[in-house]
Amino acid sequence: MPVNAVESELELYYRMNHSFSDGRILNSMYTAPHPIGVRAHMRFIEANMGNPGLYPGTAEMEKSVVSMLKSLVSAGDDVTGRLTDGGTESNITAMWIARNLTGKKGVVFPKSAHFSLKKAANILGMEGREVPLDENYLMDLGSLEKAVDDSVALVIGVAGTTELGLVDPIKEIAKIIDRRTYLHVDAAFGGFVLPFMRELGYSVPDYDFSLNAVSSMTLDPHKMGLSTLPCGSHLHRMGSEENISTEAPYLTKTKQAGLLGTRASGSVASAYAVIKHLGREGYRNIVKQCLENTDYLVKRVGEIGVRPVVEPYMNIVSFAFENLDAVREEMERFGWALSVSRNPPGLRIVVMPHVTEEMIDDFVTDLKNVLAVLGEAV
Ligand code: 0PR
Repeated sequence: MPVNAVESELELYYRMNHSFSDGRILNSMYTAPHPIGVRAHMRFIEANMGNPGLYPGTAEMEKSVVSMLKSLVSAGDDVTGRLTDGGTESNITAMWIARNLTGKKGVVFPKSAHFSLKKAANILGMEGREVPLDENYLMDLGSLEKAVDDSVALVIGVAGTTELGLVDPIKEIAKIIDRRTYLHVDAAFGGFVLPFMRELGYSVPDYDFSLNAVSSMTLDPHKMGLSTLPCGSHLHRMGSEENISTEAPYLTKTKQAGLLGTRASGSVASAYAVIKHLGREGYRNIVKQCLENTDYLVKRVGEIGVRPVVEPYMNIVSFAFENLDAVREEMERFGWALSVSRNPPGLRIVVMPHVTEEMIDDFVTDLKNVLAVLGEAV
């Protein structure tokens, strides 16, 4: 087919997609990547960090990004890490290292944890133990105590839960574990929010490597870091990665650590460019805007009598409705991209940097109409 015919087809497919510029995406933990990151990604698109010897420039950028990420989570010289293709790969890697180091199969995580942990347990032949939540939707400490025994390799807490954006009591979890197991913190989303909330004066509980018991963290530049996809990271102090390394005799390096072979690398340059450009001040301003918009959303939705299922802590909020599925369905007919939280049930909105006050106003107008049509009590 000639180029223009193929490109016309592409255009048709493109229009089938949602895009951040539609002003309708309210359910994504990803956002329009920063333009400097998009340019960096395109410039470095050929690199393959599965074979880093060919791409020493990208490999150096990766090291530099890792050290910038470390500075976000109070990591010292004992912490090492790598960029990954996202939170799923990082969580798998944490569990993989812990399983191989300890020879144990148990892994304990809260009911609020992302489904990637169950996936990882399945792949690794580990036994996932789900801990119930307390009345504040955080990992219940009494139940944790009962779940941890000699067969457990790793306990996982979440700093920025997928459904509600809440932070598990990592310090208290550490106290209960009392060094009997490794401790991983999934800050895939919160990792680029919490440090800046702290700088903005919010009270943020300890959740990172400042706690000696924290052995490993997931923190994703492709979520609130505004990098292009795919870009996650896994940082840890569980020793060398020898136990997750495989001989790779015909590559430029003779061993390859980690899960993937060929891996996306344009996004390494993207993360580098965006982090360098925005710096702490840039991210702080973005987080401030997202938190202000979250407050605005809660206030506007409150005006029509709808309340969050729990007071939002960061820029994720879930609203309670009697007839949740019908509300979501009707709103989707207006073009809104929404998701639901299941625990507790609610209409879940992630107030990412592309979500503006104007979008929120449009959303509230449509919501009001939908509720009137459904006769939902407000
Ligand atoms: N850990 C947490 C706390 C997460 O929220 C997520 C993803 C992951 C790990 C896994 O990360 P990756 O998806 O990078 O592997 N949470 C989002 C979710 O499941 C992912 C997402 C993003 C989904 C954008 C939809 C979407 O449009 O909701």
